[in-house]
Order: sequence, then structure tokens, then C-alpha cells
Amino acid sequence: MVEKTLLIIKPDAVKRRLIGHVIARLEKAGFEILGMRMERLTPERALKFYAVHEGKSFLPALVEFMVSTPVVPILLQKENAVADLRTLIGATDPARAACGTLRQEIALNIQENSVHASDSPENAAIEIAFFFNG
Ligand code: 3AN
Repeated sequence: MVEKTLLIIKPDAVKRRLIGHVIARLEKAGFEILGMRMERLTPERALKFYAVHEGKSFLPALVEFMVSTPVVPILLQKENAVADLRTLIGATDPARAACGTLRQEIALNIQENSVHASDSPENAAIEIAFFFNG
């Protein structure tokens, strides 16, 4: 089934000038880019985006990191997009990410892990609406 999903290029990758590298890997893997923008999140919006992590000890540091530079949300489309994008980016902790995955290649650590990708079709719909109204 053709699906849409959301990827965010996070501040560690933006700072290291890896935006183009991430986009090239997405296109090479067969994803069509339907939308893309750059946004400096406010702490309020970052907290709203990560509402599922409310109460977690790493949340304040995560929010501080996510507002440290603009981020690049990208709306993607492909057959089986949600699962295929999760496979392409690899595990949250780059030390555990499979060989050849984007995070294994460029992520610095479990927090500065270069990209976010929606983890289910339901969350993809919510996250797409968060960054791309309509
Ligand atoms: P993923 O990004 O692989 O979906 P989530 O949703 O569990 O992983 O975590 C969201 C973000 O929260 C991660 N990308 C990472 O930046 C941060 N994070 C998750 N777990 C930890 C942790 N144990 N320590 C520090 N940061 C974490």
C-alpha cells in the first residue's frame, strides 16, 4: 500500500551540514518527497511533539536539543513507507543500529540521533498534520 510518513532531520545533522546527505539517501531508497520545510521549534512545540515521552528523565534534554537549531520536517511517500523508513534509519541508539542504516552511519548518540521517523501509520498521520497542515 502506498503510504505517507514523516521524517525530521534533527539539529545534530543540520549542524554538521548533513541535510543534503539525508535527502539523497531518502531519494536513493525510493522515497518521493511531497513536502519539506525548515522550522525552529519553540520549547512548547517540541514538548507537544514529544508528548508521548512526558515524565521521562531525558525529555528536558531532548527538548533543549530539538530547539537548538532549525529542524527539517520532510513529508515522504512510498509503498510501505512507514516500516521501510524505520528500517532505513535504524535503531534509536546508533550503537545498536544495523549496519548500513542512516543512524549507524551518521548519528552521534541516543539523543543526537540525526533523524526522527514516524513509528506507525497512526502516528505518521498525527505527525504529518503537526508540520504540514493539509
Ligand atoms: P525513535 O526516534 O527511534 O522513534 P523514541 O521515539 O523512543 O525513538 O525516542 C524519541 C527521541 O527521544 C529519540 N530519537 C532520542 O532523541 C530521544 N531518546 C529516546 N530514548 C532516549 C534515552 N534513553 N536517552 C536519551 N534520549 C532518548
